[in-house]
Amino acid sequence: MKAVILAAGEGTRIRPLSGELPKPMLPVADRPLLGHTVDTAIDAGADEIVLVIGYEADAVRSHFGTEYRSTPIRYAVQESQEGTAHAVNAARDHLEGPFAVLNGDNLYDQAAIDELFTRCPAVCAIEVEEPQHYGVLSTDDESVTDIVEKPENPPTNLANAGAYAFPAEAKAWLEVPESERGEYEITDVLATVIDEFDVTPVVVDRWLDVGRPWELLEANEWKLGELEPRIDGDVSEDATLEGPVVVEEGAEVRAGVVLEGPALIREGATVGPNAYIRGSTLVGEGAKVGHAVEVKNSVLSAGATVGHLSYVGDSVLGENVNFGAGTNVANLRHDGEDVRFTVKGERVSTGRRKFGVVAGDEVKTGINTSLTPGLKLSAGATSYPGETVDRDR
Ligand code: TTP
Repeated sequence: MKAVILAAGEGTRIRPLSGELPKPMLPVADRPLLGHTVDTAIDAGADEIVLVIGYEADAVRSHFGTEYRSTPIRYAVQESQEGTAHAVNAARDHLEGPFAVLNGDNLYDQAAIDELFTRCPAVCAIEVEEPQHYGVLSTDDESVTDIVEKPENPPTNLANAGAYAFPAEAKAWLEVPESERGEYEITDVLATVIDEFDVTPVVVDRWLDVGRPWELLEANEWKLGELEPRIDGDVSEDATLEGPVVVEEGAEVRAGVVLEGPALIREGATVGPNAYIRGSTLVGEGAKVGHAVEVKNSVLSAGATVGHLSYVGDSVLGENVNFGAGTNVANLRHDGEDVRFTVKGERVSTGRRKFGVVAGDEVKTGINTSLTPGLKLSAGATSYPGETVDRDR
């Protein structure tokens, strides 16, 4: 079966992280977010992958090329992002026979996608506590009977988990009417498939839709937790490694470092001397964590530097960020409330008691900068030495 993977979106809610890299190319453990989706589809038996690309499309093309893991990769360009059905329709020339559709910014449980592919027509669903925020599926004993978008009174707690196996006939049903929110939506294609076929609900245990920056941390928590420990880099005898830790070839871990996994130190990165890394941390390619720096539960993208005497907790640092000596991130509010973050101009709860900062590419802080919880620093933003930054910039 072919798998169409949607990766054309701009990722406005994850800003400032989706700048030069589109959201599907943001780092999740040892590959881009989209790499996990592509791998899941190939492992489930996809014989061809069609990537729908648009925003910053070249970054996707140059990573996957025309063949990946011996599987042909095709591209369909969606010039304007008008919805998920519109995106699949952009790939219609590649479609023949049954096809799967997955989101390029979602992490899926492998067993669920394996089952999805063998049960076509099928859709993945997950039990959630607040179904009113999702597309909600109704089912009888064996089949899906209905799907309703964000209903006030959800008929079940089964949310649409964004993975579909469609019969060949669905190709003719991709041109759906515009939805209330002004998009052409894949759930309207699914509604027709439900009317015409028995659609199997595949209930999944785990699924993650990466829309906002803290969900990128959750994605890393998930995938770093699955790493097999491996030391291919240069690790000092005077470093202490505990739990699942991967040090890639060309990475260096110097004396006095304590690394508590899950942690991944990527090629060309250096850690230490005397640094402390703990709790689901990714140190990206060529990143530097220097003397007396503590990094906890964070993502340091390629080329990010936290040189000395700093603390970074529950944070995401974009490419080539440079934190000056003594930069400290606060990740906990004194009132113990969940940390808030600005998404598309609105302050929203992250649902996390601990959340630090999100720094876009090339951010530079002066020495002794203090950063408050839930802060967003746009790409290229700077601070003066000694500043306390408590407003997004
Ligand atoms: P969304 O998460 O709804 O959109 P987005 O990724 O652009 O993010 P944001 O809302 O923050 O701007 O999209 C779900 C998936 O579908 C995601 O993988 C992107 C993809 N997509 C397209 O490929 N084309 C589209 O027109 C839309 C709306 C989404």
